[in-house]
Amino acid sequence: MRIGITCYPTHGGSGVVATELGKLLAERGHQVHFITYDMPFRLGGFHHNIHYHAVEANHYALFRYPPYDLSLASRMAQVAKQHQLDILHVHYAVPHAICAYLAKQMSDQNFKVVTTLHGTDITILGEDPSLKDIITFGIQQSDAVTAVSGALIQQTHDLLCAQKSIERIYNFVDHRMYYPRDVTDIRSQYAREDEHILFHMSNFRPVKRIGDVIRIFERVQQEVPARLLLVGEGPELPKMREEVEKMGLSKKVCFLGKQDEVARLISLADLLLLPSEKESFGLVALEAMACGVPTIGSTADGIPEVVKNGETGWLAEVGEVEEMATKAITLLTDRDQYQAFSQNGLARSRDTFCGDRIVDQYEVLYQRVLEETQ
Ligand code: GMT
Repeated sequence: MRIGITCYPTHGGSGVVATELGKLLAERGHQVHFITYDMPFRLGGFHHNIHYHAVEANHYALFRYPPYDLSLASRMAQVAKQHQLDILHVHYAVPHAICAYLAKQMSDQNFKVVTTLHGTDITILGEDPSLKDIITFGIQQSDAVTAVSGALIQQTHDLLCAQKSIERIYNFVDHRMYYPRDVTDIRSQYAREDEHILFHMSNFRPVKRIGDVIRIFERVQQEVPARLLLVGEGPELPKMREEVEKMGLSKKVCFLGKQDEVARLISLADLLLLPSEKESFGLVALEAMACGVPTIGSTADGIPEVVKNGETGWLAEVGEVEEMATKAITLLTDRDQYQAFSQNGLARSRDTFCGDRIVDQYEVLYQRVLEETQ
């Protein structure tokens, strides 16, 4: 198949999933065309069967806001025509599903639009009165819609369009990249031998509740020697740095900023902390599982579909910092429970979320939409 993919090329999980999907599709012999405003950060280097088409937004002085959406739609239509796309698969509804619809209207190439919903495109932007109707329209006009968890399907039906059929296709990891790595050579840079490493990675937005991450850590390190590593950047970062300083934890907390190579860093961790308020999937929890690292997190949205409570981690209601800290301490001090959770996570990541299995599901979906209209 000739497949176009549009996503945010930045460090977010939706961009990661879209890029890794494109790479696996290309390995299977499909021609994959990325149509994005920047090279997706996981795409670096040459990949057989992958093509990149940059979207340039016009910055003409009259525009207060460059019309990126129009440039994207126009580029999608050009690529569809030049490369005779069969499928245009857009990740994150805003504005991609609407741009894909426009591109289809402009084009005489009869490609099918597949939209994958990732989370805040529904749970935050879908509640914005200035966007709600157009997001609904984009979803309704797509030839097929998928969501990364059952929870997100329910939220989309509740908030936007009760009728549209939405298929659940979970996110995945490539186990060639995510596995328990030997990190003894770098571990001493981050912690003493007797210290446990707690880990958090996100885009530092309020929904991630990084204040809870720090409070959980504060409680844990009172009971067991520990360090906290935080990866990522975002609006909450300056406030969180201040908080760590105020709590007198600066020597035990390390802000690592944005990182491209996270598979090794995750392997450093003993526990992942994910106490989010909204989290349609929680890709980092899956990446951690694949590296044998259990999660302590909240029961928000799709997290319980990824982390099996009491099997691959412990979950508590959003904001229950004390409970999360207690569970973290138990897990860190009960060697047998820790080993069992770590092994369960490895098995679950391979059985339920392995790349090959998920890419099969996308291929079947593409095939189905192509056949439906012929
Ligand atoms: O909306 C965001 O916070 C970013 C977004 C993204 O583009 O990565 O994250 C969402 O999509 C990820 C990939 O499917 C999921 O793992 C995240 O759980 C989801 N974020 C939220 O629902 C908050």
